[in-house]
Amino acid sequence: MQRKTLTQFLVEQQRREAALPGQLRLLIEIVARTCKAISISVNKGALGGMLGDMGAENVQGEAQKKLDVIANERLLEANEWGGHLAAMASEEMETIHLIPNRYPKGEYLLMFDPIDGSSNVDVNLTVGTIFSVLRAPEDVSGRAVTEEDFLQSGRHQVAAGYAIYGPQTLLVLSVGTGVYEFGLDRETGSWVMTQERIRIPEGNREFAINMSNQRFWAPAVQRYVGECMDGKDGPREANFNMRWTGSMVADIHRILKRGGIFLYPWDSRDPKKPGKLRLMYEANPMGFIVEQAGGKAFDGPHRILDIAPTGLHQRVGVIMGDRAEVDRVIDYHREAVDA
Ligand code: AHM
Ligand code: MG
Repeated sequence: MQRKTLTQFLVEQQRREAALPGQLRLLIEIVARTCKAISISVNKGALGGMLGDMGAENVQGEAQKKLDVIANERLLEANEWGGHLAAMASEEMETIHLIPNRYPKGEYLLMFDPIDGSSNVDVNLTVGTIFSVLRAPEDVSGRAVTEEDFLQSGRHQVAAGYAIYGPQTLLVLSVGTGVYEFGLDRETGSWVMTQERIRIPEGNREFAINMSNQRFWAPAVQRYVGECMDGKDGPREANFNMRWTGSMVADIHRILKRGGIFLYPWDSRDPKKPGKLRLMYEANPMGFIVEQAGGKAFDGPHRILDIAPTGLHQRVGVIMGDRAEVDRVIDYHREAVDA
């Protein structure tokens, strides 16, 4: 394949397919550039003083890692001045971040999980950055942006993507015209396209779930995973493989490339938390990517991108990947309700 940079791709999208607005193109370029800087910090590890905890908790009550804070700051600073954003929100901040008055404001709302899978950082395993872009409501130019402006369902996303900091640093992106992957060429400093129009390979017998939560799952998920575990002798008449990296970005990336299904389903551990993963920073952007790659993303009975959000930090059950496998889990949920 001829080497095509992210900038070339975005210019093409701007001119042709998606008629990508200039502000959105700038936004994506800035997020992508910031992910390069985050990648460098992730790579430095202990040598750059990047490992360990901050000694504080985020709004979710989770211990913040130094890299969570560094990556969050980088994304905020980089996106403040360009005139493309109305406001930002992050998994690491309690409330929304307004654009300072000294800068012009733009049309878009940016949400991110600065370091996804951050418990992997200290043990040198894969982490990522997830982002989601919505259009701000039209009347926002004449007033202050509020949290409610962000509470749009995921089908309204105009772009979403993630950077994955693994053996290679990659950027996976969709502006609603399929899913594209770019590799970071460290010699030239450019994002170079490595795969276009990614489709999730169908029929891979591989599931990703944290088995240690099994006793808390709903009957439909118990049934689905139980049948996978029964292998060739069970109703699926096939042996399944299991993978769990502790980083959603890494697990979903594997599914985009190799197929299979990812589940962090609703569980009964804590009635206040209907799941672990966050709708706005994780489930919606990853659901957008998975659907754009031909897969499906449900919370159990409902399509994730149709959920009307009620809070910035809302959590949901997540079941996404190979559409036939997700359909099966949806059917099991419906059958469990009918029974
Ligand atoms: P984080 O954004 O605080 O890192 O949490 C999200 C991560 C996901 O990347 C991953 O799928 C999940 O948490 C792993 O959770 P667990 O440790 O319960 O298996
Ligand atoms: Mg996360």
